[in-house]
Amino acid sequence: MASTAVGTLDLPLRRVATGKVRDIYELDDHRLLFVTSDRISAYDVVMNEQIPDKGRVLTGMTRFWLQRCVDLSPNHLLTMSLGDLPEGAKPFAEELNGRFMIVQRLNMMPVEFVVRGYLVGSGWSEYKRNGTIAGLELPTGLREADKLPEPVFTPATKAVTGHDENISEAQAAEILGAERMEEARDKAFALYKMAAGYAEERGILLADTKFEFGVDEDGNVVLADEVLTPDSSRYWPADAYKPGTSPPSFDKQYLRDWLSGLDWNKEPPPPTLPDDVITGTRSRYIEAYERITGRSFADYISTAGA
Ligand code: PZK
Repeated sequence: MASTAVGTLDLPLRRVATGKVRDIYELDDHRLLFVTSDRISAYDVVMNEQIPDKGRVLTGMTRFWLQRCVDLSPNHLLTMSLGDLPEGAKPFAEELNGRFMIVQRLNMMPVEFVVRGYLVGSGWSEYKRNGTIAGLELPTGLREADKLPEPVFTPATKAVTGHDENISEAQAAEILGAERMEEARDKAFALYKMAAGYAEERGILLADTKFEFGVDEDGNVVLADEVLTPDSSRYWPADAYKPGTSPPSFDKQYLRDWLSGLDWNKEPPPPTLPDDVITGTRSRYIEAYERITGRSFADYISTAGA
């Protein structure tokens, strides 16, 4: 059956967190229901139209990477089986299939664990300003999007504005305690290096990514949230990579190219997306899933909730 795009579902459960794209509901003291919608944002503005199946692509990629990450870190995923949904959510099984995870409830660390392998975004801005990234001296003469000599950890906090604010590793240690910070930082490095190496073999560069960790009842550092998705990472097609220019993002470039041809000021309200931009963007997400996982997306949809 053709899938309809899914925005915020109004599940008869208590919502404990809501973001631009994801919603988290309470199941009980120990478990949460994590749902990824088909909403898409560009330049920090959420579009009015959705990209059908985008939430399934992101959830499928999270599941794929979590499977490949088990020996590097424990993670919060408990089940994606439709049979494990609570009674109240079962009427929504069709919409939820492939886009929900039942996860272990953790004490979330209030720091984002960002690892960067390439010089772009706020890392490039800092380098142009100071010659540093997260306070670390870098060689002179680097260009935008150059590969860094080594991946760097650039922690961030959610500022009150909702925007991320880069902090130093010392500040992250003050917030979390040095030992906790170091444990999660080292996991983040190991996860990034594994994923970047794997993606590169498939013609995709993982420029940077953001991990979130929580702590379980026994004090273990546990990988949480979405993991290595295009919404939490910059994926670039390797064949279009050219240092000195800002590379196109694998997933959103189609949308951004279209938006940049308008005279939209990047403030709400966003322009109405035409059908060809929606279908073109959807194809790019599905292509990203298939290239990274080596599996067909149709196969994911037909087996995800089993
Ligand atoms: C949790 N977030 C961030 C994500 C939002 C907000 N396993 C967990 N246990 C406890 N809390 C969280 C998680 C996870 N993952 C994560 N907020 C709480 C977030 C998605 C949508 F609105």
